[in-house]
Amino acid sequence: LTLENQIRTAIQNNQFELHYQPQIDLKTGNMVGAEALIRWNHPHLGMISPQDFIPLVEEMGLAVLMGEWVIETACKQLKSWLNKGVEPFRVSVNLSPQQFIKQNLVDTIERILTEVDLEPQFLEIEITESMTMDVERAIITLDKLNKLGVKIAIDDFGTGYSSLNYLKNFSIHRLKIDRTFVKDIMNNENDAKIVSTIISMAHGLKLEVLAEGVETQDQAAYLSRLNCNQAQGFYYSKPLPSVEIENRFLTKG
Ligand code: G
Ligand code: G
Ligand code: NA
Ligand code: MN
Repeated sequence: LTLENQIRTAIQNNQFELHYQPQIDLKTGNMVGAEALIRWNHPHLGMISPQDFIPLVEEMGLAVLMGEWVIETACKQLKSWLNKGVEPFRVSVNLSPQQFIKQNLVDTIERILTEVDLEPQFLEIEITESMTMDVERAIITLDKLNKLGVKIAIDDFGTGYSSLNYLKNFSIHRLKIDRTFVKDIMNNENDAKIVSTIISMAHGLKLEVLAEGVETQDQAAYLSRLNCNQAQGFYYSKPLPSVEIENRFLTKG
């Protein structure tokens, strides 16, 4: 079997699965979101990390196919959780560049939301700064997504090559501060300054901020003092299979 066929087979045979990493509100401690992260449960090779197969998926032009599976699966999972009467939270999915530039992205998302019967504000799309290089086009797509009612987050914020110019033109809701800035906030003054400045700037622009890669209670407390809205990282939980999310994080509302 060629790798391309293996990936097609994997989609058909449910070899892909989504793990979910909780996103915690720093003021209340509640889980307010969960980022869906894909895993490939390969019949012979075991669990394969997305870093090892997403580049191949993109090269083979299968990112749109896989991406649709991700959005649909994440929406269905959230819908089933919400149906159990848990405290509502949103689900975030990562988009590939190929998905973001595809003409019918917004229609696809709208169709999935309708099929699953999920309200749009429960879905968040994560894009990276590098996907917004074609500014004109990104503005149009993000405006459409915004009108549809889904939330939009800029992932790995601070690591891209984009200018800050787009922040005033783009319909976005949240900046996710990349974990490389968060890692040393307790002992590196420059990192602490960068993080506090991103938070102030985001709030000035009426955006929410989420800190990625939070690994210690000190970091969480410090970010909370800076009025960072949410945090995500190993301090709270690594990405978990849906059953474990249910057991550890979901309480009846
Ligand atoms: O744990 P982690 O190994 O889950 O993720 C590694 C990288 O793979 C991250 O950069 C993450 O954004 C990316 N990734 C994880 N799941 C998906 C997905 O469903 N789609 C896309 N495009 N990227 C993903
Ligand atoms: O690019 P993206 O932000 O989507 O990447 C998510 C990746 O970050 C996943 O591989 C996930 O396993 C990893 N990750 C999540 N939380 C932490 C953390 O607290 N520390 C570190 N080092 N990695 C994390
Ligand atoms: Na992400
Ligand atoms: Mn990230």
